[in-house]
Amino acid sequence: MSLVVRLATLFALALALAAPVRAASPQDILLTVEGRIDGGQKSLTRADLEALGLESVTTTTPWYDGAMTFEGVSLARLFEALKIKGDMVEVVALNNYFVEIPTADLIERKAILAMKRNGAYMAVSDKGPLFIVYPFDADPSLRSEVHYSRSVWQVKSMAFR
Ligand SMILES: Nc1nc2c(c(=O)[nH]1)N[C@H]1C(S)=C(S)[C@@H](COP(=O)(O)O)O[C@H]1N2
Ligand SMILES: [Mo]
Repeated sequence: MSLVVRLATLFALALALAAPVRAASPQDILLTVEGRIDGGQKSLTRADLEALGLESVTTTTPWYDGAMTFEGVSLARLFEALKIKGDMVEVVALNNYFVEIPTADLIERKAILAMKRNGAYMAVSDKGPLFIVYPFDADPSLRSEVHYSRSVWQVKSMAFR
């Protein structure tokens, strides 16, 4: 390595170390999780969720005309990352709608916590920022009141029991 390259590398490293790590501010937090998880309580930002990897589900739903592509974190992946211990999760929305869902249902039926619809982040006015979406077109048994009631939009928190 030439001296110039070495100096440039050192300089870049020094800059990286000096850069303040911006703490997540309350408005960056999309989801809070609590209860029977590793660490008891956590607040997750969009970046935290995206770091888990995104999956997409293309399906028709009762809420939109035609098939839509939803993109987000698989609930299975999220539960794995949180090391959940409970069998049930209580999901609460911004409007305080809540429902208890067996975690196995979200995992086995391959539901995602969608952030995007057709490539764009969903606004609160469009069921965002987080929307539980099941692949309804994959199995007629998903197209039932039970799974519609578990399709929480504007999700703000989850409590594992
Ligand atoms: N945030 C939020 N999500 C929700 C609800 C709600 O009131 N708020 N209702 C649930 C229920 S009980 C069902 S059956 C469907 C209802 O969708 P609809 O209101 O379009 O019929 O959304 C589910 N998701
Ligand atoms: Mo419902």
